[in-house]
Amino acid sequence: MNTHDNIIIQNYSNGKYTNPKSNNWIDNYEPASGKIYSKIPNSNAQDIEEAVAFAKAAFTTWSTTTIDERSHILLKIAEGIENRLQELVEAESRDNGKPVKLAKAVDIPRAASNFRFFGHAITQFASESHESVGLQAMNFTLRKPIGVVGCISPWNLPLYLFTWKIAPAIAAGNCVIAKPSEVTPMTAFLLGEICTEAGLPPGVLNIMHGLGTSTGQAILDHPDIKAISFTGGTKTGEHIARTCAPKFKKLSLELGGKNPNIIFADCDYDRMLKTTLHSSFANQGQICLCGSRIFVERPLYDRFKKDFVARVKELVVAHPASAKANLGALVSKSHLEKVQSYIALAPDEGGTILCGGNQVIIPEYEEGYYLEPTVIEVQSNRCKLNQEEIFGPVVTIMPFDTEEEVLEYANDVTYGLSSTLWTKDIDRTMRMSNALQAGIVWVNTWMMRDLRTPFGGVKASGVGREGGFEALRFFTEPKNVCIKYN
Ligand code: TXE
Repeated sequence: MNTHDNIIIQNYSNGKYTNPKSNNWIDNYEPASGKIYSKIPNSNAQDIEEAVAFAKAAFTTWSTTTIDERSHILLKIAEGIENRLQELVEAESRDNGKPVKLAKAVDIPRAASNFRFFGHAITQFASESHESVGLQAMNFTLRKPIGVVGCISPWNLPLYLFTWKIAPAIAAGNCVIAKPSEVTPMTAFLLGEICTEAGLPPGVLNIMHGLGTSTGQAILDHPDIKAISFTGGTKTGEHIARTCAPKFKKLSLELGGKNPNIIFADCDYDRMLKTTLHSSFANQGQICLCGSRIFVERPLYDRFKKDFVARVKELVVAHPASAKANLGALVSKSHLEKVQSYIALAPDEGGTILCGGNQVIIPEYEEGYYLEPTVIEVQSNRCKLNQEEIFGPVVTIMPFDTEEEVLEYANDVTYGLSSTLWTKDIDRTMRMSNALQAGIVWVNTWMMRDLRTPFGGVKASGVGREGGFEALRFFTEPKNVCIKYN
């Protein structure tokens, strides 16, 4: 676990690891211990300028490589990730604070799947043709890569979300300026080497590290970066939209969520209980898809409350490397403080803490950012705990009486990313699925992903969809050609 001690993380630009021109560095903390363990570049506009020049030069060739060549390289990158699974798993866990077993089961395998999936998807991606019958004209649509695109990702699922953007972008023939979160740069750093080994030509992918306000802003501002794919906070998303709209950049924004988990009394109780623990606290609750507002039909409410709280109390908060850890550390000190500030609001917002609520001190890691999984019973969906994204191991529970009532609660938030529904009633499933304001509805399951399906949210949860051909459409520009014949 100490292989990366005091490591210097560098940018990966034009296929080489480089230092930032300004020689400006940021400290990188290990959430499990609260200690600095590496330094990362704080890249500025000059660094981005140079990376864009490399990307533009590479685009000439990359955009004309055959689909087979691109596919082959993406599949090699997927293999490269799998070959270095253990190293990446440990790096991700150390950088983010998530349990090693979670990074091993989910994050790193999914990063490999992203490359493998888009390596295959590009071979199946077709454009449309429209025959104007009777007018003797034929339309066909060319789908061209956009050019140089920007991919900006967050800290909660670092390599998983970083590659979810990069893989379709390069599969479609673009060259990329990618910025991982400054809070979790490590696995993005390691990815550069894997791409070189897989034969990705220099300049196709440039991984630039630094703060949102310097590196991220320089990506938004660069006139030759024609599209931005972003996942992160809604406030940052607003800023990105405001900055990019007058420049007419193509935008994909995957933002926050405040997702309802709606439990009807006719559900498969054991399955629901098991999955609800997971959808509440996986990754310390730091997944935009977590079901943080739990609504339970009244006849089931007391039973659920008792069983759920008992099960939450059994969850183990431990050092991420411990095999016993159900929850590891939160990602940063400031994030821990943000989550704690919401817990502190509970009494004033009519909330009763049923379990958790306290920081956890782990011997030898006293400075780490650990927090108990917390369940708060609330009286109203209008309270701040139900309206604002907490993004930590905190869920609220509340009873409801009718379908109409719970639908109103579910939709009465600014967000609209995902919803979870527990019921065996097919008519209700259809009614609710149609009426829920969300980009994704899970019925009797949670976070079950098929990479072909559209992924994204409505309202303050974002604009556009990722996944499958949606992503390949985003990263290409359609051009219709109309041929009149005699
Ligand atoms: O995200 P930011 P933060 C939510 C969650 C969390 C809140 C804030 O509620 O508490 O957002 O988290 C880059 N120009 N989510 O502050 O700042 C930044 O460097 C260009 C939900 O960590 O949005 C990082 O790479 N880029 C979420 C990325 O944006 C900028 C996952 C995300 O950081 C920038 C994470 C700028 N001006 C947090 N400012 C989800 N939807 O999954 C920042 N960035």
